[in-house]
Amino acid sequence: MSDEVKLHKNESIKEHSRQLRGTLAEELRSGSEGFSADMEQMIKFHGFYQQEDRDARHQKNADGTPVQRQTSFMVRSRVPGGKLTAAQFLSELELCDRYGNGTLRVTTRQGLQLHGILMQDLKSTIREINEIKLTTIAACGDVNRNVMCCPAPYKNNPVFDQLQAFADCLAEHFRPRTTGYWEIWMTDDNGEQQKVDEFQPVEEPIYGATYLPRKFKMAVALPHDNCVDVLANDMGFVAIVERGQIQGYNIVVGGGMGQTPSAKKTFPALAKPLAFVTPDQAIPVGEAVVKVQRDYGNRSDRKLARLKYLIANWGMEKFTAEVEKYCGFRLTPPRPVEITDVDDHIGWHEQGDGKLFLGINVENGRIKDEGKLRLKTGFRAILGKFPVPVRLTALQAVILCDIAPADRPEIDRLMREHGMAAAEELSLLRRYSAACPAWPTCGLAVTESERALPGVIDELEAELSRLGLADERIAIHMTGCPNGCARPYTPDIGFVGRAAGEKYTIYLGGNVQGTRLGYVFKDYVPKTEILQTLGPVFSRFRAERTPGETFGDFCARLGKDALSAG
Ligand code: SRM
Ligand code: SF4
Repeated sequence: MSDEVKLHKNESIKEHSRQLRGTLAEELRSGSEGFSADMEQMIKFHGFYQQEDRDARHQKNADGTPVQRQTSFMVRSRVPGGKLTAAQFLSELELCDRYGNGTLRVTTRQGLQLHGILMQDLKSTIREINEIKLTTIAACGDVNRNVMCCPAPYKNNPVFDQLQAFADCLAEHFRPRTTGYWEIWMTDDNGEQQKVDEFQPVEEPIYGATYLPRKFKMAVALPHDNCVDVLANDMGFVAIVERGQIQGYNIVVGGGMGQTPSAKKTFPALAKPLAFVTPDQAIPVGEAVVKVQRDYGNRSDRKLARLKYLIANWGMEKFTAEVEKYCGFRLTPPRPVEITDVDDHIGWHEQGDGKLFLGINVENGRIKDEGKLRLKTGFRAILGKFPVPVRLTALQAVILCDIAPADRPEIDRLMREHGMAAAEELSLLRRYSAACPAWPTCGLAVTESERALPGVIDELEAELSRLGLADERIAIHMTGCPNGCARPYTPDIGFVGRAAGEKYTIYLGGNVQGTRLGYVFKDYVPKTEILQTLGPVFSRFRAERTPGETFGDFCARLGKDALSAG
């Protein structure tokens, strides 16, 4: 980039951070309840965000004075492919009670989030996460984030384990090498400052001194089960399986959901095929893609800094040529392969080795006890008795693996005892829904999301039943702003927080497989008018669909104008 371009201030924060140390250690010990503005950027690389409880902004004390605002932190663990042991999952549940707000969140990238952690408990929280062999480093920040992978634990087909092993390799290969994280969180307070002062840089072979221009996301998927929404990632690996073997991957590049309505140049995008790579070439070519983004991505405007904008500016031909320069060989054109389906993995399934796995729906990812639905206690009871491996899905659900068939009745009983719904009790609408946290923790939320979607689903579920459409698989994702954390631009229906007063943009025409972007059907729709806006569309779908046509395909075929004409 030309020297005249003014770099974003985050670039200087990164450059002068002594490999992500900054003044974190001092500020942690300062007794303050939060970090300075510069360090608020740095903490993201360490896997946490500074937040406040936005509900509390409007609360008053008994004497009418405003409740004092309290800073707290969201702490994210990255969990490649969503794989955890029972002990790790139970420990995160314990941490949410000991230091957090009593809830644990399964994220849309198969990670875990604690909310409401106070400054004085940050070090213990992060240290304990590392002690259970999870980590928060690079869960956020301008680096490669959690690597997603299909979590289905099938054992009769080696491809599933091979994909998971590949996701682990990617996570390890693209992990920042700085020792600063270890020094700050894992050494005791006395030794820590000395180590920070004696800073010696280590080699950061991929990221260099200023890391990436922006966050970077990777996922690994199968063409017949795009449960990780691979095309929404900066870089995806779609496995090419022939005769039961992974022959290689189609690398897809430039996906991303975030957009800013006021910044006209921003847009959501699906990743496009770049090349076919053999298993041996996958990491070198992946590294070349990351390095091209590192060296040519926009470092002055963070709104335009994701890989998708570099590719939009250059075109695929120039991008491909540059990747070839970095990896040192000609790329093979992508294989002709289509993404054909998706599975939410909910319910009981044969694993293929005589054991079973069970996918348990966690509505919008929030594990807590509320009323009759006691998910937190239920998971504790089940995993306390049967400490089986756990996997997290990109639709915010939890899979329990390796279950002996003889244990199934007791697990079913424990689920019933804790109000946890079996697959048969859930509509497909609810199973394929997802929502981001939004209020009250997300500082960027303009509307509710996680707390609003269940009620909206109740209404839409009833309407679909009335029309005899209850068995349709229709995916609905909601977010509290256009950043798109629950990937609202790819499913059949997307609700995107647009303005205060609970007003949403409604997207239609995506699909459950995540291969098509929806279009804006209506803007600024109040939550209370969602049913009356979509009800007529459902009716037309019933009346005018072609045989076997899905709701998303129907909306895409008719398009906005025909659908709006009613
Ligand atoms: Fe996200 C920022 C939550 C997946 C796009 N995201 C945020 C922050 C950290 C808000 C902030 O910057 O202050 C949110 C914290 C809320 C809270 O209180 O917890 C947040 N994002 C989440 C999670 C927890 C949503 C969820 O329902 O699970 C997901 C964590 C995943 C993980 O484990 O790593 C999460 N975020 C996503 C996804 C989905 C995905 O990656 O598959 C996207 C869209 C894909 C993409 O990246 O384009 C996404 N988050 C964003 C963006 C927009 C980025 C952009 O390019 O414009 C922001 C804002 C930003 O980066 O400036 C954002
Ligand atoms: Fe926050 Fe917006 Fe992401 Fe929802 S989509 S978590 S409101 S940044």
